[in-house]
Formats: sequence, C-alpha cells, structure tokens
Amino acid sequence: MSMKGWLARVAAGTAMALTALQAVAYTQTSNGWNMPTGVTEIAHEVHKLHMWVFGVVTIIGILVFGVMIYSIIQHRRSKHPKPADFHESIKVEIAWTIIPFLILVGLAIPAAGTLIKMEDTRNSEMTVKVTGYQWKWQYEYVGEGVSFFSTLSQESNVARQTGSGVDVTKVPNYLVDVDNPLVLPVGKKIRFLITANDVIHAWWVPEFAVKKDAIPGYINEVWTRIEQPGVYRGVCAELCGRDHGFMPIVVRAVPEAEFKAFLDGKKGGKTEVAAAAPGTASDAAPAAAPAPAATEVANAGAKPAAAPAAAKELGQDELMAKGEKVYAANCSACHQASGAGLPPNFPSLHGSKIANGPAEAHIEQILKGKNLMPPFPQLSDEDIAAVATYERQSWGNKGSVVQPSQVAALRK
Ligand code: HEC
Ligand SMILES: [Cu+2]
Repeated sequence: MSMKGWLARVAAGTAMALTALQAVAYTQTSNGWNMPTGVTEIAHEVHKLHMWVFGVVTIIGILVFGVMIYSIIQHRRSKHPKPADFHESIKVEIAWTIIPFLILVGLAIPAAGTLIKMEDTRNSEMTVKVTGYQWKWQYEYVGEGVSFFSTLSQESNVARQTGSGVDVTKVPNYLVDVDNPLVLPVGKKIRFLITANDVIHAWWVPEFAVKKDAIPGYINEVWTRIEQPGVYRGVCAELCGRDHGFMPIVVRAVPEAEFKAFLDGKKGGKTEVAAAAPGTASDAAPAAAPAPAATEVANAGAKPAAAPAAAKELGQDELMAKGEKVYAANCSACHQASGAGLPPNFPSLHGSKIANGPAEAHIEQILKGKNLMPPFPQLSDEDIAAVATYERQSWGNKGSVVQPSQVAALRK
C-alpha cells in the first residue's frame, strides 16, 4: 500500500478511536472511569481541559505509533536489506520544532485562563479557614466565631483497627466519612484559607476541583462556588504521616437558609449538625449573632464555649459514653482502642500512674501535652472530663470521675 493510503487509514482510525474514547469517557463519568465533571464552574472547566488534552494526546499517540508500526513493517530488513542513508533535513527539523510548539501553545492558552480564574479570590462572600492536623481537619467560619474539628467517623475508625473483625465492605463510606462535616451554602463564592498546624497536608475535594497544600506557617488561598446541594467527599492529598489515609474531608452543601440555621445552631453551643432542621431555618435567619461571645470562641479556643457546661455535673455513665467517643477520635491513634498503646513511644494506659493518680495531673497532661503527646486545648471541658474519666475507669484503672468544672479550673 502507498504511503498516502496508510496515512489516510491512520487518520480515519484515529478519528474513530477518538470518538469512541471520548464517548466512553463522558458516559463513564459517574462510574469512576473518568474525572468527575464536578459541581463548580472551575471543575467544569478543568474537566473540559482534561478532555481536550486527552483528545490531543490520543491523536499524537495514534499518529506516532502508526508511523512506527508502518515503518517497522514496510522497511523491515527482509524487504529492504540496504537501508536508506540520509541525514540533516532542514525541512523535517523545522517541522518537528514548530509542530510541538504549536501543540504546546494550544494546550497552554486554555489552561492558563483557568489557572488565573482559580487564583482570583476577589469578591468572595464568606471565608473558611481550613487547618490540617495530624490527622484531622479544623474548620473555622472566619468572622462568625464558629470553629470545629472534623475527624474520621467512629464507625470507620473502629473498623480500621487491626483485628477489629469488622467487614469493611459493609461499613458505609468506609474511610471517607467524618463526625462533623464542613457545611457550606450553595451559590456563594467561598474563599478558603488553607494552612496546617504540624506537617504539610493538602485539602482536596475533586468535585470542586480544589486541591491546595496546607503548609505550617503559610496561608494558601483558593475559592469555590458550589452549584448543587449534596455531599462531596475528599481526602488529604499530601503524605502527612502514619494516619494520612485516615483524615477524609466531607462537605455538605446546603441551601442558604439551612446554612444560616446550621451556623446559628453552632453559635448557640450546639454541636450537632442535625440542628439545621428546615423548621429552624426561617426564624433563625435574621437572628443576630451573639457577637462578642462568638469572637472570643475563635480567639480562645473552646474555653468560653464550654463555660456553661462547666457548671453542670455529669453522671458517670454519661461521661464514660462520651469519653469513649472522644478517646476513639483523638487518642486511639497513639494509645490504641485497647489502651495498650504502642510501646516504647506511646505508653500503655493500663495501670498508668497518671490515669490512676490525681485528676489534676491527668487533665494537665491532656491540656498541655507532654513530649510526643500533642496538647488538646481545643477539646471542650466536657470532652476532656469525659475522656479523662474514660481512661481512669477503663482497662482495670481505678481513677476518679472527672467533672468539666475541674477542667475549667485548670484552663486559666
Ligand atoms: C500523637 C500521639 C498521642 C496522642 C494522639 C495522644 N497521646 Fe497520650 N501520650 C502520648 C505519649 C508519647 C505519651 C508519653 C508522654 C511522656 O511521658 O513523655 C502519652 C502519655 C499519656 C498519658 C500518661 C500515661 C502515663 O501513665 O505515663 C495519658 C493519661 C495520656 N497520654 C492521655 C491521652 C489522651 C486523653 C489523649 C487524647 C485526648 C491522648 N493521650 C492522645 C502520645 C499521644
Ligand atoms: Cu494530612
């Protein structure tokens, strides 16, 4: 067959293969074959760019392999025992410089436009500060005085422990679910300020096409505007230590009114996301925020927020039940669900001097940390009282019950 015939065939084949591949890629979006089309303008643009580049590389691949295979067959030694002997073709050299250059320009122009848009955080309507910790996320609604931690869901955390005996395929949203999701309103331009408290993490939600490094001492900016209500999941995208795979991200995008109700619920000291019931949405919307108290919460951690709870005495059963949850979310990574720790670095709490000794030293250790153990001032008085009680009365320990007021007294 002539060279022209071959090229015509390669071109026709390319076009067909490309159409088929694009069709597959588009239809398989929801089946996990392709990048998600996403729920933000930027995500749609990124998806289009991805399809464009995918098309270009497919054509290049088919052309290059087509020529290679053609040459291998047509110019094999048995057919052409004497090889052609030519070099230095100016025309060919110009062509193989200019064509790739044009291809690169064709890729760079649309990509640069989208990159510039991604960086443009002007005119955002609200700001959320995202802080990465080993191994959880903290979300702060800047100026609202609302801030909370988001950790791997209890169910996943229990199931993931070695020898838990749980069939993880039966755990809904295994390893991609959290206790407190980030709740955001749809249709608003939201600016994220992304940083970290210990090592580098990265906040990544594929459906938003948002992926930004969270670096201690730096604040990175990125923004989004979510088009549809829904639950969007992501993960930490920077290897950040042992439990890197266990700090997922969950965003619940809700209509504006529901978002307001959620924020007001948080300001009222309620911790349950479920407080954002439709019934409370309408009357909660105009309610004025308790401004001074709210800013204090942001500045001084959980102290003022926990103040009302401090007055309340809690029953032992209540403290134990709560303590078990706080322990699973904050302490079990090092001390293990069984309390046996991971000696020599992470001590066992079985018969621990601290857990069986005076409550004050135990509370101090949780509030201030010690050597490899990080401090936990961000936990509320009630949470600390509960987790201390839980440690003091589990695994054969015989420590006293700790009340939130004892924690409040030591916070000064
Ligand atoms: C990052 C790992 C880590 C996490 C998470 C952690 N700890 Fe620790 N913990 C340690 C280390 C390390 C020590 C030993 C500190 C030392 O004495 O040098 C320790 C010691 C302790 C002790 C004293 C044990 C003894 O008798 O010496 C108690 C009590 C304790 N931790 C409670 C907690 C509680 C409560 C939490 C959760 C709120 C928690 N820890 C979370 C690492 C951790
Ligand atoms: Cu991380």
